[in-house]
Amino acid sequence: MKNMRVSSVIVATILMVGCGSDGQDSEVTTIETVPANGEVINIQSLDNSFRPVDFEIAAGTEVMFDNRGRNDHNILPDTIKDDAGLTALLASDTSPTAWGVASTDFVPGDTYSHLFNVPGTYNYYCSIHGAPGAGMYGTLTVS
Ligand SMILES: [Cu+2]
Repeated sequence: MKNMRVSSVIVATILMVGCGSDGQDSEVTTIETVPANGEVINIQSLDNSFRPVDFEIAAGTEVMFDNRGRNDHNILPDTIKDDAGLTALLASDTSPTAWGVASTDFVPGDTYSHLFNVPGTYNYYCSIHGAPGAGMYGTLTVS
């Protein structure tokens, strides 16, 4: 008898919590992604340029960067200043639009690939041999 009573108190508490919801969900930012399309394109990182510099791809394409040079390079979105900035970005932002590789992970012979599944323009550069839009830089147009 005593146990029954405890149970009904718990049920009542759960119902009250349920009714307490005002039905307003907190806003969640969602990024629309496209499924992988199975295509892989290659961009070479040479000393000291990306080839090709400009590439237009369909959303869902995987881009493989290949360090064919004799030097370390990095691949940074234009908004990022250096390897440390990229490391901080990738640690805090797990969305598919956060991308790039630090020079420690892109030494000669290394590859880095990323699935570009959100349409947009992705400007990038190597901070060791370039600056945004100058020297060792490139643009990916994803549509
Ligand atoms: Cu470089």
